[in-house]
Amino acid sequence: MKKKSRNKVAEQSKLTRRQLMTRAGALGGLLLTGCDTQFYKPPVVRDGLMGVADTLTMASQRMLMSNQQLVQEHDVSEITPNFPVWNQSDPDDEEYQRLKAGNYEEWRLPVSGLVNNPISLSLEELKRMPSRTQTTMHICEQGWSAIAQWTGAPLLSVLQAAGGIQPEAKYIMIDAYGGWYEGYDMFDVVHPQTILAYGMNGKDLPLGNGAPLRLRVERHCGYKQLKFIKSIQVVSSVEGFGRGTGGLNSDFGFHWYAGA
Ligand SMILES: Nc1nc2c(c(=O)[nH]1)N[C@H]1C(S)=C(S)[C@@H](COP(=O)(O)O)O[C@H]1N2
Ligand SMILES: [Mo]
Repeated sequence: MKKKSRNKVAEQSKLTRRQLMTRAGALGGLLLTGCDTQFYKPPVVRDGLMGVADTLTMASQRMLMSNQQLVQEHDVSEITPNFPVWNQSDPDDEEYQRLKAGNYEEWRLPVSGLVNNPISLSLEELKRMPSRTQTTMHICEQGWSAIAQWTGAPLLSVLQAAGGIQPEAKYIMIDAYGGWYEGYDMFDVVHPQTILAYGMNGKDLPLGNGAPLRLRVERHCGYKQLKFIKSIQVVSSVEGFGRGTGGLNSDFGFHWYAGA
């Protein structure tokens, strides 16, 4: 190849790259570094932002995860003494009370729906998975906030343990003992700070804060931080859950997307 035409090719590919980056930015920001040799397809194609689940291949995970903002993580010295126990503090549910009496040894987390290999995990199994610890601020829509340190298994790892999700998957629905349930999209599922927390401030998650397992989905406000988790389902539609808006709180007029 002659020098001139090489330059031309370089010039053209630069332009293309810049155009791609502009386009990617407009579509919610794929972070492309200088080392990228290939561009991932922008996530917004068919069904809007919620339809991009794909299977959780390495490529689609990277795409969904790239450029997602992390919330601020605090120093442990900033932990709030006496973190509130808000709303439900001990679900009045026969099965829950039985599991609690048995120190949650018989508690299991079924992961089902549009996964390749449905599983049911014990607390011990969850604790043996790679964990993440983060000290973050919880902001309740009812006017209080507090900082705590949470330890848990990334939700993404749990779905991977279930063999990954199927192409039609768009949301996950989580049921809780005591009647609460909430839905989340795949951007929240793959977010690095989205964890199923069994630990709080270095101890087992206390009863009132959702024992034995609660969600931390840090970009959302309080009511999305589901406590007393019972089961996880991967679904293509939120129809058929409650009033069909994708969560108990949105069924009652709160925003489904409670994040920043
Ligand atoms: N299952 C369940 N999850 C829940 C709630 C609840 O009552 N039941 N309350 C929500 C609200 S509004 C807030 S602010 C937080 C409170 O968490 P805390 O009790 O650990 O402070 O949990 C959220 N998740
Ligand atoms: Mo809340």
